[in-house]
Amino acid sequence: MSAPPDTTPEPLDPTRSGNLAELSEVTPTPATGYTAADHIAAGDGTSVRADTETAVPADDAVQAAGRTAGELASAAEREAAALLAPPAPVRLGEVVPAPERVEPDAAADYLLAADAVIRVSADPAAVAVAGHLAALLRPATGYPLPVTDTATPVPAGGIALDLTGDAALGAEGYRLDITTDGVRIAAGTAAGLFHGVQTLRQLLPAAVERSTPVAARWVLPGGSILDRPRYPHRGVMLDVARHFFGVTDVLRVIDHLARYKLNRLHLHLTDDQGWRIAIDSWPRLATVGGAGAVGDAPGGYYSRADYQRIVAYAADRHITVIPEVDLPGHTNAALVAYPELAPDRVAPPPYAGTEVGFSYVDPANERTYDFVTDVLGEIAALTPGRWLHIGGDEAFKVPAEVYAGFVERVQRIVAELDRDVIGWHQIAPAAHVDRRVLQWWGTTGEDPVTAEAVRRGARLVLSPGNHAYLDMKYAPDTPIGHDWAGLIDVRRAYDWDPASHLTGVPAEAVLGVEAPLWTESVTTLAEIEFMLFPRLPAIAELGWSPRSTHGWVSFRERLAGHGPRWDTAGIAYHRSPELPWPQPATPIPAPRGPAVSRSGGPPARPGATPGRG
Ligand code: TNX
Repeated sequence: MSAPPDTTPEPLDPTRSGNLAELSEVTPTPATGYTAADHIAAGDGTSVRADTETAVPADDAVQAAGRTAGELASAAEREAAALLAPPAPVRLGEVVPAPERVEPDAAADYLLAADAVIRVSADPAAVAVAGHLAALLRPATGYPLPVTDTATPVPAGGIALDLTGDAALGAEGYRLDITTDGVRIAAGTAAGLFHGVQTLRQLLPAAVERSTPVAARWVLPGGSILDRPRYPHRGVMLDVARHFFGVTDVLRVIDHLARYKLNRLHLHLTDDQGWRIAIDSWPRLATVGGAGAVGDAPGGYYSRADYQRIVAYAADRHITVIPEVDLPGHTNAALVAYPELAPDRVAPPPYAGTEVGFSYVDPANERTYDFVTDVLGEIAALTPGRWLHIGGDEAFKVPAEVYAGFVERVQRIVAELDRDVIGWHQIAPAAHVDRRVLQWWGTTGEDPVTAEAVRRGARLVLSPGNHAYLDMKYAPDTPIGHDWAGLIDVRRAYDWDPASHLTGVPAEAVLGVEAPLWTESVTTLAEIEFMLFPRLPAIAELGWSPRSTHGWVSFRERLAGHGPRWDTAGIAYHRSPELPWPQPATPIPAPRGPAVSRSGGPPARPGATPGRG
């Protein structure tokens, strides 16, 4: 179903002495070791590769590429054959996550013209979405795409973003109409417009992901889409404590969430191995507690300004940051910085291993509650979102009753900050507070204690370890990741139903889904991407699409069609054998570069980090 786009890029071989100017103009992705090659399309819509092989003298190319003249000749022949095949446009239904309703109209394809204008309702948030759309389209199209705000935006040959104020589409829904005369996205909210823009982006050829102009025919398939999310909470958790990831890495992860209409970024900010956010009233948490990481990798922490930058970047993409301070366990780094919080008031040594469950702040010490109040207060002041995540997992050394009392007190502190509490499902036995959310990470689908907390009023975010834990390996030979919750291939990430997953929990209690990425074994941005893709879109579809659209056969086709987009965007992904990746117009030569295996694993790195336990 997914037609091979004309723009599948070839991986560049970094060992090749090719066209350096060309290399330097694409988005730098040093960690992946490969990135998109340049493509030039002829005005008639056929596509010609400006390959490095044609950009250097033939002899050099033969030598550098290690190919014979005969091989080069047959490659040229294939290129010529590819020229004869016009590119198939993306089809209207090829969107991930699957929209609620799709009505194609084959006679209504729209061709984006160089002089197209983006017209948008005169509302600052809507204008910001229009700016985002223009910024997405300008690099690859090279078109100016000016943005004009107006009381009643009409397509008039271009693209209209119409903030209707109509509540029918809900807080995040949108309607997209594509006709030969223009494109209209209508929504009741700026978030809805934003999600509509992500759909529009996926309906353009994969070359739209390029960071430099390419003369393609920018065709959108005609028809209408009506779309609304199934769940209000659709998230990813990134563990920045086990390994630290700087602001730019986090911003790129936020971009990945936005593509797939996710709206929550849960940051696991503190753990035994590192404390990652500056707290003015307890400065040593970051400066001392943030110094290390798993395997003695470099530590680090976000300054207040760094954290605010992350929050603002996410907010611009209609994503809410949920900060987590894991309590009372997973606190070794805090105890190194402030031994007064330790049960024995003695500083433990910094911890760079991957065991869990050994540390805790002293629930019997009033100073502990000063610490919690100060830390959560400072973080809340920097966080516009409603939620504060208090962790609560694996506090194995704290007796059950003491633990419940501690959690209840922390829940009250959160309520006093006028925020809603989220915790891992271990907090279930504590008393209910209004709008309490439990994050389920079990692996069995059976948990009477959590079901009972739901009966008392809690709601659930589902992160089943055996389906949604993106730190699990795909297959036994996946070079990084764990397997304690099982192997999670793409199908396993996709094939479960949040509404009926947990016995005794009614569908109405489920707020949504979240895919956690723990990083004991994940050390680079490329490795993050390798674990996220292609499973992140699977979880995104569970969170967004109506159950009636669920189907592995359709999903794997749609998802595989995104491979060329990820290639072009320089995203390092797992080329899972479960998916029918589109064949490029000409076969991609196996990369001889040192770093990347496009099928097996992420870029190699020196010294593997030990797994859990
Ligand atoms: C369990 S899931 C943990 C984390 C580990 C993870 C590794 C949860 C709430 N706690 O501390 O990083 O397993 O997969």
